Amino acid sequence: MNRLSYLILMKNKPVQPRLWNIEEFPFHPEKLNHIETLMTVGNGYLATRGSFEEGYEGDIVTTLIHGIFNHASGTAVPELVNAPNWLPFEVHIDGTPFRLVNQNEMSLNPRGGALLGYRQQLNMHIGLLRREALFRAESGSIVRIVFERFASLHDEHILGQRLDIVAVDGSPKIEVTAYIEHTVTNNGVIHWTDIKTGHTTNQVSLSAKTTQSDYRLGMSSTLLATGDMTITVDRGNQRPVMKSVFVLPHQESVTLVKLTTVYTSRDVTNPLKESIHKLENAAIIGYEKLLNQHQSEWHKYWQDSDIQIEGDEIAQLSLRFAMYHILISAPRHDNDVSIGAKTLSGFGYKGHVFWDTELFILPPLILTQPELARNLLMYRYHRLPGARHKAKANGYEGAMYPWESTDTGEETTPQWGDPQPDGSRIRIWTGDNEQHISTDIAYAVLQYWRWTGDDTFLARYGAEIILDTAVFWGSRVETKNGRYEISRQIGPDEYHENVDNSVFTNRMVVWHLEQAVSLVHWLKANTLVDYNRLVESLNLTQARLELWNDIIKNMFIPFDDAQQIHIQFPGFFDMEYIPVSHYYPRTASVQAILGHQRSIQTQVIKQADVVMLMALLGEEVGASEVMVNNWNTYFPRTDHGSSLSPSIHAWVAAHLGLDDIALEQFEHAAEIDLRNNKGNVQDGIHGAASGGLWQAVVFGFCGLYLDEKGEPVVEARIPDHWKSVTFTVCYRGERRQFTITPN
Ligand code: IFM
Repeated sequence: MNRLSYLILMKNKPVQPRLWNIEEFPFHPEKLNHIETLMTVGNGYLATRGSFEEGYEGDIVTTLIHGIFNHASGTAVPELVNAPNWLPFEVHIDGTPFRLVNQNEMSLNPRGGALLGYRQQLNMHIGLLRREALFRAESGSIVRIVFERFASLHDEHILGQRLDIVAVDGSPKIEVTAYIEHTVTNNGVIHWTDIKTGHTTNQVSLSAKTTQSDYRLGMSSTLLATGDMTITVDRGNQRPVMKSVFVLPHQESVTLVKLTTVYTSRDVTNPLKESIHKLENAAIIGYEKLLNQHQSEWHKYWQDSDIQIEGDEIAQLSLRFAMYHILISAPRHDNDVSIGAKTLSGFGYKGHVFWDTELFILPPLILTQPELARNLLMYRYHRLPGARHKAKANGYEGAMYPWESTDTGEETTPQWGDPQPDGSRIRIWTGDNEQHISTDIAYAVLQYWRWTGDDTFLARYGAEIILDTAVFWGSRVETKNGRYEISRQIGPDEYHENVDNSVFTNRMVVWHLEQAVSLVHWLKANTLVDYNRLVESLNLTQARLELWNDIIKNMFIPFDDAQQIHIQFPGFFDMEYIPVSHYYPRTASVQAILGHQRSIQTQVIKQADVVMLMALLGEEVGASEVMVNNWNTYFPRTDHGSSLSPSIHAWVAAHLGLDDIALEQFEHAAEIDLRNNKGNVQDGIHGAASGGLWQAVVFGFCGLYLDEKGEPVVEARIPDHWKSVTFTVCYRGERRQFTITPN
């Protein structure tokens, strides 16, 4: 491989490796699980956390494959399944196992080998994770060991690993072993059964199926070694192990390659056979070429998805990091899966899909990789039967999307939280009452259509989503007090559950129904076949359209005329006011500090709620005076207990000209994963924070929007120290590049 190949020219500017790399230097065992998440590699089919090839105590070794959910017996809900571990690639130097020995261990057992140097680097420009260590064996021999790995973006079924060993001092005997580890679980929950291992002279393989959902998986690996490679069966662990043993002369180096392939029954009927076949081809192509193909593919994605910021290296790196994680989790060739709240990088939220996808992760894809955005929207289209089922089961018409969604499209939000220290459990109401998700999905469909002009998608698929969820709302609203109301809702602020007339929900429903009415006219004018099909299948009678129009006119939107502010929900201001700033500085949410019971009786808000409404609907929400009043009311009450909050505040603050706050909120959002400022990055990347960060820059600081003619324009207000921001968006099939400078 040409190790400097990432120094290619992009947009006529040299790539600055420093601003493309996430580094760990030296080894930080205390941040093991955090860094494992950051260093995830993936290709939109699967992703693998940055756990070490040789393992480390307390690691969370995880590979998640899109769509492979399983509901294990004794568990509350289905979850994305941890796939067999393809990483094991172990080295013994004169009999000493290479592993990262921490300082305490070394003083206890100096003969266990010593770690003399360490650096780990994720090159986001080419999706390559590289780990380098200088290691002294018990014998005194010193070796430099370099591991590289990638999940091919060119062929999503291929995973590549390379191991370079240099004999820096001595001529050690080296023993390299490689295998597939099948005894994997999700935090102890077993999802695989019927596990069969096998081998030929040059490859090992494994097949397994999930215990409940019956997905089958086939995985195969080969070790391409310079010397002889033998395969022996480790009977204790019931797995075939590939081994290469040789003497490495002083100052010489050796390279070994491990290639792995994986298929599931979601892809092909015989995953094992296909994985073996693919592996044979991959071995013929060889590591170098596979890596080159992978890199070329990354270059294409970055051409369209990179934002360049001059004058703020941290902002630059954070944005690339955010986009990298979105790109590795966005399915390329599958429109029947979607991105979970924690992407594919950890067990958090069990791989479930929330509104995070449509309102946070999708916009950067809609504007820079529309074909990937379309895949994600198709996932929702395919899940309409589940949404219809949920509506019916709750006594409504139309389609009511689940708050948490998996492969089936049924509601998969657990009803109860994990046990508290006192053994009690908290009821989780979001699956029952966080109903705005249906409108969030409709919002994303229209955003996609407005930016892409993909009329075919709208007519064939998107319209059905928008209209059948509108049918749901028509049946969901209540007529009370001479107006329409919606009771028992959870808005974005999840601290206040089951409230009547959440202003976010009610106002978004009005917006949704307005769009639905216009869409019916658009269908009639542009595609009569689809119009007739949908009128017939969704029963879009004149009476239904009249009802929608009536709801639009007569929906209750809680508003305080005297103060000219929206009211988050009636009764909100009757609760105790606690300025969140009183709890500064803090490392936990105010909710965690006050406790669940107390905080729900206060005005502390979890995340952007009215402010979210302002971000989504802009000036449609109200005059600029109302926007400012809303901000002044709700910002001091917001805890940012959710990672979804700071980026939206940055976006809205930028529009309101609150430059310092906008920057502070942007920086807060940027640190969520990189600095683990919520302390839970071990559970996975906060996908919504990543997408929100992009939106804070493009929609917030750069002020990009579609004007009344539907043309993209910017009204920018970038931070003072940013010398320029350059980004590209795809508008109706054309690439448009914007460069914003302070003037
Ligand atoms: O969807 C979010 C929600 O808004 C806040 N709690 C976490 C969920 C998943 O990220």
